[in-house]
Amino acid sequence: SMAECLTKLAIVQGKEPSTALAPRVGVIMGSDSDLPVMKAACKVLEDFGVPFEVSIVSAHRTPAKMVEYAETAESRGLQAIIAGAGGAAHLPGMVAASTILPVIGVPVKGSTLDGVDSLHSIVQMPRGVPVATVAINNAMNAGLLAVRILGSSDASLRGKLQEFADQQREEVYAKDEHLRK
Ligand code: RP5
Repeated sequence: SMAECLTKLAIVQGKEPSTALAPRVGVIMGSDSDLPVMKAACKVLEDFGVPFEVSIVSAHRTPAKMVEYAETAESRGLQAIIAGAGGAAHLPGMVAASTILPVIGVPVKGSTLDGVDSLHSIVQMPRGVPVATVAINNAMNAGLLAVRILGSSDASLRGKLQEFADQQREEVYAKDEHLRK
């Protein structure tokens, strides 16, 4: 279940889940079948200490809840929304239509069309209603993009983003060293 998954995530990282604090990012997905992909976004937010909330909200199965979620997101204090969906992936676009908050879409591969259907459904938004679309199944990048959006007005997050980039670079340098030994 979602709760178990989040608890496990917290145990792995040896902390209380930051869902206890006022969430700054909303992570939503069309189905619990999206969770194995979407938990990578949650892990990034945990790692950067960004409080977030997770919900299952479906454009097709729970349309009223989707509109309510999007319409109340800003007043509830959310600063960005990460929305994952597969197949006829209308959730990110419809949420973007119902809020002025930045929406990051994650095309989930889970269908017979290998995720290209999800990608096209999410990326092909009409002028005026943007969704920042990451690669198929790349929920980690959705988390990082949300941290970058919050970081534009949060120097502490920018510091952590720089640390992350430095560490990532050093890891690749080390692998390269290792290769030529
Ligand atoms: C979408 O349909 C969901 O986001 C999911 O990726 C896909 C399949 O959902 P389930 O039928 O597995 O619940 O709405």
